[in-house]
Amino acid sequence: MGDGTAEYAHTVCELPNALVPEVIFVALCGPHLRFVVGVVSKRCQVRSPAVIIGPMRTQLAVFCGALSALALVAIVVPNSAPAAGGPLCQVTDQVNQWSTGFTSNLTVTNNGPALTTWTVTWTFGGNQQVTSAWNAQVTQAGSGVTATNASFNGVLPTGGSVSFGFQATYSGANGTPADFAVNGQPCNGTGTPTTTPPTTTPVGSGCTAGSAIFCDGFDDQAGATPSGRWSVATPNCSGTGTASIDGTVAHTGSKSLKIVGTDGFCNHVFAADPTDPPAAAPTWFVRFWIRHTTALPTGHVTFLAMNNSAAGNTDLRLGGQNGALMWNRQSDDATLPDQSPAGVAQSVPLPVNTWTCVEFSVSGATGQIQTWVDGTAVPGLTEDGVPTQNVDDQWLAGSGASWRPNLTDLKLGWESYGGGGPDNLWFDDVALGTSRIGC
Ligand SMILES: [Ca+2]
Repeated sequence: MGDGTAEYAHTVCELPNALVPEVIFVALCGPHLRFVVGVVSKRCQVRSPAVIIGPMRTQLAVFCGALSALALVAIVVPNSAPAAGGPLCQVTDQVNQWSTGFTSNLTVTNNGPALTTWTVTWTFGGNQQVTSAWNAQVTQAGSGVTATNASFNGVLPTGGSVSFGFQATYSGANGTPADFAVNGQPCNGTGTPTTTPPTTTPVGSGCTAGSAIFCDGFDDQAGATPSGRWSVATPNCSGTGTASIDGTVAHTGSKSLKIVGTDGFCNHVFAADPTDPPAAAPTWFVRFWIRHTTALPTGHVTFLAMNNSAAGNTDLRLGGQNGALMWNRQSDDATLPDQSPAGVAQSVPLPVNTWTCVEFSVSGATGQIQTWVDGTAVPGLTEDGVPTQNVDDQWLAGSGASWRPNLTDLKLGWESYGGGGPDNLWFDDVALGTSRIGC
């Protein structure tokens, strides 16, 4: 562009003074193949046509129109200073709160240079305390909170968005933080809660770790093989069952534990946590969400097992038989409830193709068991120390009266004892505690 004057009529917008360039384009303009230098900003507005900059000139303009005749080469400007007149990031905050806690799903949009890692910070205005998080590592010091990307979502291009979330407790007011920042650059445009806060704990909440030893939503799992506290276990023999992290089905967040279970004992498979359960002794409270595809069969199946070191390292099993949920004690094959029709009728099926919240407690001090499905106690899955016909009379008979388990692991998976059948199962938001955790 020899004389450096405008010669082509493209749709161009001037760079508003307040904006900082994000991407510089060096373009070859056809048909005369002349250089054009431009700057693109997400926030520019078309103001005037036909501003063309000569080669190598330092004046900047923003191309917003169709540049079909141009061959573009993008040069990302590193670490632009924060714009004086516009945010480099926007954070929206979708809050679901109840009387003592809330979940917050944050969506961060990057209006600045492309990022390969990100850190979002904010300050709570009250006594909010983060208890768990998904799709980010979240730490809190006083009222200040820092969320850093997970291993799989650090890349955030210009114009891109990423979402993560957390659960927290609070009392009093629960205002939306006003000082969201990304990598130290302040954001604005912070949204307000888009859902009406319910007055009771919502069905469908994720990890409630207030009193939990752990609450695991599997969202920080980087690979397909369960890792961290979980490892794939096939005690004694192995076959066709598989345990993997699934990114297509989740109760909350984006991932869950998937079990492909088939019939036959040696096809069993579990994701096992062998380290945390002793911390809950003597009374274990477990809460998990489960989803599966095949109704509980007539035959005996297990989807959760815990090693009992007080009974020769045999398993205490939760699963089903005769179409309903059932506890089974491997050491003597006792069942809870009795598998009489009247006993089975006091248990409940496990719904298919929907997430179901299952909670239970097992006491090593008294041997008693309580079980809740979607928050409702199930009489047939209750051992209260007093023999009840069709329910826990068999369980408490003989040496069963002095049964005092010591549970040393937690295994989620599938074990079918020949004739039980196959099933596909997902587990999510698994919590272990010393008191009831809730759904
Ligand atoms: Ca999850």
